[in-house]
Order: sequence, then structure tokens, then C-alpha cells
Amino acid sequence: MSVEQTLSIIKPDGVEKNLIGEICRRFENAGLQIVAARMMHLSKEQAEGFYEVHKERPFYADLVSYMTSGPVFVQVLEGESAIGKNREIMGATNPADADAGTIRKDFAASIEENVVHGSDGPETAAQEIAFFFGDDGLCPRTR
Ligand code: IDP
Ligand code: MG
Repeated sequence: MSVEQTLSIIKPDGVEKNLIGEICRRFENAGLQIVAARMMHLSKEQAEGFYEVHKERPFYADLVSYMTSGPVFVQVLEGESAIGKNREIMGATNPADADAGTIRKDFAASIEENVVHGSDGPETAAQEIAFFFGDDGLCPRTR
């Protein structure tokens, strides 16, 4: 067990459904702390870059179009095992497979429009945090 940081995105469908508060509440209830947050509308180039790992997948173009369809809420969560905890709170990629009580089970419309993104490991977490917040964009919790 160790304190980790992870990147979370509330995707355009989650923002459209006014779920920012509900989703942040779930993270905070699980003991995670928000150490950076930003509302933004991704450009095509940003969405393509962020999801570059999926560029050979058949759903890549649709994914980029979905992620640029409206504003997103990007944040960094910090806490014990934050990466795994965030993935647990999110639920499986396909809401049909997601456990009861997870964000995706409760709110996702489909395997594509699934409300939230979360880093899947320490390396991607570091890369994704740097992608949005650089080296000095985090705000340490001094109390
Ligand atoms: P994850 O978000 O649970 O980590 P990934 O496999 O990394 O899932 O896929 C990234 C995103 O691409 C998903 O969250 C979803 O929005 C979209 N996606 C994944 N698989 C499919 C698919 O089979 N069809 C359409 N969209 C998909
Ligand atoms: Mg992923």
C-alpha cells in the first residue's frame, strides 16, 4: 500500500448529465483527495494525443469525436492505492459488466459513453497527469 496519484476525467456525457458533484462526492467518500482540477474542452489534437494508445482500435475515431463533443472535467486524485480505488469506483469499461454501485453501472449509457476515465497503472497515471497538469500544476494538501 502506498499513496498514489491518478488522473480522472469526467467525460462530456458526465458533464452534460450534471454529475460532476456526484462523482467527486464518491471519490471523496472513498478517502481520495482532489489535488488538481480543470474544466476544459479538448481539441481534436488533444483527444487524439491522449488516446494515442488506442489509435489502431476500430473505435478510435468515434472515441475522439465523443471526447471532443463537449467540455470535460479533468482532475488528479491522491490517496492510498488511488489508481485501483478510482478504477473500482468507476466500474468496468462496459456498463453491462460493471458492478452495482459503480459510476458506470449507475450512469453510463454504453461501452463508449461511459462517463469517466481513470488511469490504469502507475506509468499511465504519471504520463496522463503530466499531459494535463505538467510538472507544477498540482496543489499539495498542506492541511
Ligand atoms: P477504460 O476507459 O475502462 O480504461 P479502455 O479500454 O482504455 O477502457 O478504452 C478507452 C475508452 O474507449 C473507453 O472508456 C470507452 O469510452 C472507449 N471504448 C473502449 N472499448 C470500446 C468499444 O469496444 N467500443 C466503443 N468504445 C470503446
Ligand atoms: Mg483505459
